[in-house]
Amino acid sequence: ESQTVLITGASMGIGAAIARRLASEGATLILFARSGDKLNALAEELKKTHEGLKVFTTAVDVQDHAALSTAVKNIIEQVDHVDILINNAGLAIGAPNAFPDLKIQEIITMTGTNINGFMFATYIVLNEGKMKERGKGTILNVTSTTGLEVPPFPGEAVYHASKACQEAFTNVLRTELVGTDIKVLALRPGVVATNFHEQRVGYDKSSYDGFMQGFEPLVAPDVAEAAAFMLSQNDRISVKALDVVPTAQRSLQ
Ligand code: NJP
Repeated sequence: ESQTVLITGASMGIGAAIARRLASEGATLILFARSGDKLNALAEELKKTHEGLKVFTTAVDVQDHAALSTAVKNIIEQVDHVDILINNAGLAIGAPNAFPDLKIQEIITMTGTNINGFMFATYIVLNEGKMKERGKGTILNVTSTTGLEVPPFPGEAVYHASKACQEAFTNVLRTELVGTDIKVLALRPGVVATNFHEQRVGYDKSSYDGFMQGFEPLVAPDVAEAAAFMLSQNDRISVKALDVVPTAQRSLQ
C-alpha cells in the first residue's frame, strides 16, 4: 500500500534526496519549503521519472503555523491522512560568526525554523494529518550529530542549541506516544555537502575548509538511503536513532 509522506525542506539537499528515494518506492509525496519554484521543478522531475506518482507541493515557511496548517488541511482533503513526516527543514545562519556578532533576526530565523517550525510540523501532522487519530505512522526527525555532545563548532551556538532541543523533543514525544503505533525517530547526519553550508551569512571558503577538516563529506543521497532504511523496518522495529557520518569526520570520532 502506498504511503503518504510529508517532507519539510524538500526543495533541495537532504529533503529533496529523500523525496527522490521515496518516489522510487511509489510513495505519495507532500513537499514543503519556502521556494515554490524549486519544489515544482522537483515535482515535475519526479512525475516524469515515475509514472502515476502523486506529488503535492506548497511554498510555505514552517515558522508560519497558520499557513502550514492550512496547507496540510487542503492536501488532506485529497490524500486523507499522512503516514510519515520527514521533519527536515532547518538552517544555520551566521556561522562562523561568534554569537554576539549574529543579528537578532538571524537568531529568530534559526530558532523559528529549527525549534518552532519543527514542532509546528509535528503538531500539525499529528492533528490535521490525522496521525494521532489513526494511532499509527512515523515521525522521522532529521536532527544532527551537533545536537549531542560532540566538540562544539565555534559560531554555531544557536544552531547546536536548536538541534539539542530537537533531540530532547524527539525523546519526550516518543515517550508520550507509547501505546500507539507511532514511531518517533532521529536521523543524525554528520557533514553533508548541501547548500546548508554555503548559504551561511559570513561564509568564506577558508573557514568552510577548516570546518570540513579536509575530509570527504557525505552527499544527500547517502542520508536518504539511511532514511529509507529506518522507514523500511516492520511495525515491531523502531530504529530510534541513527548517526550517519563521514568515516573520516575527525570531530565525531
Ligand atoms: O540543507 P539545505 P540540508 N521553512 O540548505 C528548507 C540537517 N543537517 O539539506 O525554504 C521551510 O540544502 C530549505 O528550502 P527553502 C539540517 O539542520 C544538515 O543539509 O526553499 N523550509 C531547504 O529545502 C536540516 O535540518 C547537515 O530555502 C525551510 C531545506 O530546508 C536538514 O539536515 C548536517 C525553512 C534545507 O536544505 C536538511 O539540511 C547535520 C523554513 N523556514 C544536520 N528554512 C549538513 N548539511 O551538513 C529552510 O548534522 N528550509
